[in-house]
Amino acid sequence: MTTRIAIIGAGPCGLAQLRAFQSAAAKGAEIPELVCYEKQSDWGGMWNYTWRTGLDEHGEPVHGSMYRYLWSNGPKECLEFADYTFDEHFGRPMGSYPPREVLWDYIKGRVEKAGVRKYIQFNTAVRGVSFDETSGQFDVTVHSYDRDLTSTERFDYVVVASGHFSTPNVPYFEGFESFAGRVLHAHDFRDALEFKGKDVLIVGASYSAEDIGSQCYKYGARSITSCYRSAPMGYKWPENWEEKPLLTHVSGSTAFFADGTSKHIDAIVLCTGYKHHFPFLTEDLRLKTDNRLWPLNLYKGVFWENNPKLVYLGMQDQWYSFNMFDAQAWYARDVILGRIALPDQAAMHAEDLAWREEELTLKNAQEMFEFQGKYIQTLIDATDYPSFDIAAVNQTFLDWKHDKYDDIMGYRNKCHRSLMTGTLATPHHTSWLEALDDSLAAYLSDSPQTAIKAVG
Ligand code: FAD
Ligand code: NA7
Repeated sequence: MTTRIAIIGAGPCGLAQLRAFQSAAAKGAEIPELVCYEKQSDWGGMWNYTWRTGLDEHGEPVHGSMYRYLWSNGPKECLEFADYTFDEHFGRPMGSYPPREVLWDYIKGRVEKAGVRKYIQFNTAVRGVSFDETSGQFDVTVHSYDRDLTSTERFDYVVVASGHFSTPNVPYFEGFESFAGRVLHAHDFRDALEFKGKDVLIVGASYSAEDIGSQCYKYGARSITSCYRSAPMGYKWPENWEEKPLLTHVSGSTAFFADGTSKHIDAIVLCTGYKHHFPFLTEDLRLKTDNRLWPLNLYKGVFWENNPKLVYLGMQDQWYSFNMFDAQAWYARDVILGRIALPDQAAMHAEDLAWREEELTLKNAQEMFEFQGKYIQTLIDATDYPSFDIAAVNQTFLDWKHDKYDDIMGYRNKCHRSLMTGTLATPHHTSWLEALDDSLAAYLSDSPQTAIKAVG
């Protein structure tokens, strides 16, 4: 009987898994039957922007957390696919921090070339996954929105590629119920222009806080106040951006902070992170973790140790992203194809614990991305995923960190060199702070004038 694999989600991770199998098939391997279920109507996961918030057109929680005007928050050179470069896709050099639509185009280019769309059932949400001990197979229950039909099929392997930045972590602060303005989580933030002329409070001190605050600054908020629980972000903020210790409570339109200060606020954006959330998995299969570099119980960061026929992709906090997902997908593919043997459960868990122990010793950003780079290296050494220079990627991450501390509103104007092709990025025609139009057409045009024409 043919081996069957269900892949849940057609975001960068699910697409990496499809591409991994297609690449083996292109080299002559016999591959299993692949069925990828995607609840949205198109591929690209988070990069497939939606204006919707709350519930989607089917009454399900909206997956997308990306917002208008989002540009890559790290150098594109650090996420480049080793088997499909920016040069191959765009045929010309460009800036190092492209906007979302440009990266979405790049993600799509690889899988269009690979011809894997035929494996995906769009508008189909996975509702349930359980393991049947007798047959040694999974029952996967899906809901097709197009046919309004729920059905169950059997699979030998399940790959969970449903992402973990969609279910918001929403803390409560005293006074929220009577706050005079809007309180929203980053997941529901879409258009910074909504906050033009307003005093915005950002709760949190990580990527979303930094970038949503920066969007609000760029699009004309009157002031930004960000507040932290553990440590300040510590960048050199513009004049109208103040960083404070954590919010204690709000009263009317006044926010009070742990240092005893208070401030007038019009709107509050909770940039307080996301929860790993897998409502479709039975308890015995469900990964439970906070957002960190080494979630436990996943051998090689991928295989559910209690049942390694269940594969999780991209569940780690991410310095590396697209090429890490590829490294994981290629490794999972080779285990499924019988090219790599898994050790017994005790050995898997011992290795898992050793990675966690090392993770607990990491003291700063550099040690963290080096740790993740080392992990990726162990994966790509074992497969035919094109090898690339991890040390050089780490150096680019380091340069990026320095650029941010030098100029948080200007780091996206810097250019980095591709670690895959050696091509040096070229400066974008408009500095990030001035570039208000983030469309693909405007970005790829040669000059601001053509950009204006391009967007009509
Ligand atoms: P996702 O992209 O989230 O895709 C998961 C897919 O699974 C979705 O298409 C979803 O519809 C589908 N799905 C979920 N549940 C089901 C179900 N039950 N049934 C069927 N389908 C389902 N990374 C970077 O490298 N650079 C950045 O600049 C960057 N910026 C980011 C900004 C924001 C605001 C966020 C939230 C994330 C950002 N990321 C960035 C990280 C981003 O999450 C990854 O780049 C990447 O999208 C993760 O891929 P994924 O496939 O794991 O998950
Ligand atoms: P992260 O990176 O998980 O960060 C979450 C932030 O929220 C972090 O600063 C937390 O503080 C803070 N947090 C969490 N709970 C609270 C409460 N209760 N009170 C105050 N602060 C809190 O999530 P992001 O959304 O920034 O980034 C996720 C992805 O989206 C990432 O890949 C980006 O590229 C975009 P802590 O430091 O733990 O004290």
